[in-house]
Amino acid sequence: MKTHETQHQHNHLPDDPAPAHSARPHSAAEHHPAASKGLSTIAIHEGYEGDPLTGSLTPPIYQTSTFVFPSVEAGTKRFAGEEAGYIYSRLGNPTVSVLEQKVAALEKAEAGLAFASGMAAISAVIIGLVKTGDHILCSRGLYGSTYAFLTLMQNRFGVEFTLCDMTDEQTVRNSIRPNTKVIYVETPINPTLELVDLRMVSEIAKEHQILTVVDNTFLSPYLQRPIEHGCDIVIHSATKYIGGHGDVIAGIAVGPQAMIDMLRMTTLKDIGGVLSPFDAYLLIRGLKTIGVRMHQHSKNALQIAEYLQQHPKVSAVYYPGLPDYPQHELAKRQTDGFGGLLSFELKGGLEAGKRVMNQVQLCKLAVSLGDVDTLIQHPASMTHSVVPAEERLKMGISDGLIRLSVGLENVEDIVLDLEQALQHA
Ligand code: LCS
Repeated sequence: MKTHETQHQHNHLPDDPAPAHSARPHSAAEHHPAASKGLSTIAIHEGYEGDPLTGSLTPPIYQTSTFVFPSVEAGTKRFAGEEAGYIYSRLGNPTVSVLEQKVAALEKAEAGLAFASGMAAISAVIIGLVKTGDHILCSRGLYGSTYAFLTLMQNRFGVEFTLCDMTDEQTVRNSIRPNTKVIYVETPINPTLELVDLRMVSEIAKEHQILTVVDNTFLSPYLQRPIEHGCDIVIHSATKYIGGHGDVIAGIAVGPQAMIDMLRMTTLKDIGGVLSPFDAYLLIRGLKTIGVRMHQHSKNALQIAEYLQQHPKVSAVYYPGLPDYPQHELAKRQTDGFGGLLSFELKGGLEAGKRVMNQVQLCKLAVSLGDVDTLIQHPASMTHSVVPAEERLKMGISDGLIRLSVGLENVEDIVLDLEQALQHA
């Protein structure tokens, strides 16, 4: 275990929101030992160098709430930030640290912070960065609960947010207000698959001293690394491709050491949405295969997108990997692959869609995404039902839109299942 790397996580007074070492230079990620390794190697090895006591190949699950101090003096020093060592699992835990180091290294970030869910990560990051009177500029399309959380922040705490068509640079520039503190982006956007040019947005943000926060859930760090495009903080619902197997709810945020330290000692510590060591272990295990999984998700999804595109009952397919997708060139430039998510519409609209979703057998009618199992769902009545209908249409979520998270089954079997279900469209 890299105890020296975990030391910074808890060497501050619990009530000190700005750790003293927070001035560490942002360029440290470039000198990260993992920087020169391949992403699969990082996913498998980063953050854990073996256990010298037992030789355990995989990181132990440190299922403990607290850590015993060798003396009063040592405990006092840990609280004061003068000595390395864990204190209490809400502030840091060795198994959770392994996960945080892996995802940070994959994203080319300096540091990572794990949470009990994607929404715990999103809410903690946003609360940590803004105050009453600030404005958040968002991509025109947000996961339903993110939209609901921002609405709550606006109505209850006076933090404004607006959605913006980020496919157009001038619209982004015009949408910035004097009180804009954060640009918050999903790309590809859930569930429309619209892309945002991260380089363009982060450059505008820098001109205005605004932080860019990106929800990178849809592609995973294996296929897209927003920090390489100038963004500041990256968030994942680790429930999805990071875990990959549909058996855990988790979130993670990565970014500059100083910001991650601040978030750890404020909105993680004091709101308390921490990840359990066992769930961290499941994510560490899932991450080891992220490379092969993302390759196969992308390969299967492209085949399904091509199949749907030629189907007589399908009116539109949204998948950035299709050569005629309007933002295909941006997808090729910004990502290392197109991922496993696609959306489509049927000529028969919502009613036809309901019949298809009720007929699938191999594909499972369920929300969530990024699992080895293929999942199908209806955004307007499920994941995005909390977004008001008018706003949903502005996001491009028609009532007939169906989202498919293409899994890792044999692609011929997924096609066969869709084929029989589409007969009912
Ligand atoms: N960000 C995105 C892009 C998501 O798709 C989700 C969950 C979250 C954040 C929240 O993560 P959680 O707290 O669930 O770990 N998306 C879901 C979806 O599309 N279907 O079910 C959940």
